[in-house]
Amino acid sequence: MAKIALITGATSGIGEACAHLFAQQGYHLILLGRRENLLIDLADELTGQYTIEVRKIQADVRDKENINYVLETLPAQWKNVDVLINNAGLSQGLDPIDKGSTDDWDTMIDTNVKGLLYVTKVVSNWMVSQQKGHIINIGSIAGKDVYPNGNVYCATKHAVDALNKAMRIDLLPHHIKVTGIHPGAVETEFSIVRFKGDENRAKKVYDGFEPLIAQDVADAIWYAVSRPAHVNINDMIIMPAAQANGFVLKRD
Ligand code: NDP
Ligand code: 8X3
Repeated sequence: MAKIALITGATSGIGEACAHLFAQQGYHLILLGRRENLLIDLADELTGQYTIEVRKIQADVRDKENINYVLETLPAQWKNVDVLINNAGLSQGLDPIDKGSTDDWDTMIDTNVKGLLYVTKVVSNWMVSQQKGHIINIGSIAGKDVYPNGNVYCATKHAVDALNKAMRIDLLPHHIKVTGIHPGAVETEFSIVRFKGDENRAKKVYDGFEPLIAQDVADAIWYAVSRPAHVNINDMIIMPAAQANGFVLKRD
């Protein structure tokens, strides 16, 4: 059987770009996300274009019991996951700490940190049984720097950075590679989600400079995954050329 990649947050942006790239490379795919119609469209497109098999998992990474159920009830051959891309994530709001919404904070912590852990718990067990695998954790420049009003989102991505390092230690004896990918500004649905559907506000985030596109990040992930067996890429920070760090941008 061909190699298998499990991608969380495959319905949009970076996850969707990874689905295309890994399909092109002949991987069978397990695609996870909440929007079922997008999962169906993507799976149909990929199986129409490439000789691969695709499993769709319509699920919310925050739902611990259900994540456990939908993953553990996969047919045995689909549990031989070679690559897990922990990509599902989001930001909600951009407010100073005293004005932030506690509901938004819960959503970000539950998705970006706890959701990533729930998926990792199940899949890392499979990888330990196989004594092989590669986990890609999508962090952010927000996990390396903090920027004004980024507070809780930045905290969740710092947590991802810590977990990335911790996973690498814990899984080292089992020949499992762990890579952190930390992009700067990527134009996806990210800002539309952050600003709760306000497309005008979201567009302004990318005004006056050329942001990364999802494909740029997928390419970096593929670089890490396609290294020889003896090489691990621990960490990659990928920025638009016009962005120096989490809060310094050169706009025209
Ligand atoms: P998008 O909003 O385009 O994609 C986010 C994906 O995550 C969607 O497929 C969404 O699917 C999925 N998702 C969100 N919440 C859940 C959930 N509870 N359960 C399952 N899936 C979920 O944004 P990006 O592609 O930009 O974001 C991907 C990752 O990259 C995130 O972790 C983000 O923090 C990170 N990142 C983004 C940057 C950027 O500037 N865009 C920069 C650095 C990091 P659905 O809604 O169907 O569930
Ligand atoms: C998303 C990029 O700069 O908005 O992680 O934090 S940023």
